[in-house]
Amino acid sequence: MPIDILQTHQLLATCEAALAARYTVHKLHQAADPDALIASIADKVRGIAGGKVGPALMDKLPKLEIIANFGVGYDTIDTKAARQRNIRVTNTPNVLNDAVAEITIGLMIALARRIPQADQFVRQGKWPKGNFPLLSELNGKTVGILGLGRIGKEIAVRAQAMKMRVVYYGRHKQADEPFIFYDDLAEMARDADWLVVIAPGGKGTEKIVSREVLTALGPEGYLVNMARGTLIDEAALVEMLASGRLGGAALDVFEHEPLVPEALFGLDNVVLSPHQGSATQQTRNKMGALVVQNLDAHFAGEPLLSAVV
Ligand code: 8YV
Repeated sequence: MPIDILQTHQLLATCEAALAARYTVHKLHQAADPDALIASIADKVRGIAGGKVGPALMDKLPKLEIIANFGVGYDTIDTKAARQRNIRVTNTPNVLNDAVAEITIGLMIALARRIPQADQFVRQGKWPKGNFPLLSELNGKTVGILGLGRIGKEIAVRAQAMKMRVVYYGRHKQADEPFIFYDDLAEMARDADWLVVIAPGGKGTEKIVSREVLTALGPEGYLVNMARGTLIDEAALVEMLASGRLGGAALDVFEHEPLVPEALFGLDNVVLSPHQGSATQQTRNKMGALVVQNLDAHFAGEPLLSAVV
């Protein structure tokens, strides 16, 4: 008898096909009546593929053994509640490091050189009437990385390839890293030209990029958020970008995405991206494969590939 699993949101076609070949998959996001679906399968679901799992859902599924999150960030899963209920949790680390690091540098260059705005300038026929303004470069600048983890390190080496000086802030100094460590985020923001945010979301980092940090980054400073919208005081960010008290921002994630503060739409010092960090076919395929491999390992009684709980 195939094992029953619950899928909480749409996954890649390759991942869904692999799951369907191995498991009896119940799709919560497609259910006309999600509560009725859960009630009808509650006594047999042993795994979840996807995220957004809190204690209420866990309690409705007494046979739940594992949640395989699609994504390296698992802030939509209550890991404490999972641990208390003896439910394993896995994520999809490493396979997305390169993709996220690449687009981070891409967005930095896009912001420094206003690439989206320049494209619009040409398309709107403005060029014959005058030249596009002169802008700035990455080389010679200091980038402060908030969260020098697996992805942060890939961003750091690419920033060095751009001839930038790399410093970082995190919970701990990492003895093996050559970059200067700050134990005060505002101080790092004051000393840096760029602040790249790539730390996990969740309670521990909520609004860590506060008004004070943004003020320290200042009118010449640039913010890049590749992590979660929750890490930034978004209201302060919007206000400071509009008033010029912050130089600019490249934002891939937002507090209430896919809703983005409309005040950002008219600002020239902003580059916006719809949570694209890992969004390539190649990387999403690998993430999907890791979801399936973790479930398979668990149900075969083998060690999990990437457990967080
Ligand atoms: C995905 C991400 O966009 O891995 C993460 O934490 O934010 C992204 O790779 C997301 O998880 C897919 O739904």
